[in-house]
Amino acid sequence: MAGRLPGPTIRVRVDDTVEALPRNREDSWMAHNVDFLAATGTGGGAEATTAYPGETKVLRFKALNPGLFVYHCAVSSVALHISNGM
Ligand SMILES: [Cu+2]
Repeated sequence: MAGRLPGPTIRVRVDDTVEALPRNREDSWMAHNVDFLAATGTGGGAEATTAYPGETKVLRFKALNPGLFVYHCAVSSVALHISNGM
């Protein structure tokens, strides 16, 4: 996803298993993560995907609900991260 603003549209179908591998670049200044509003659970996977500079995390979830959902970085300050395209 690096280098794209906004990030790509991810199209899945109900009952698909989504696997995300967010990677935080080594030259990053801070941790980043992904809050998939489509994922049920605390923070939509934000805690599980919190990656410090140089780390890559893995999150798998099953798409249970039809709809249109956004995803964004949920590291504090969330507004700062979202306004910078995350
Ligand atoms: Cu971020």
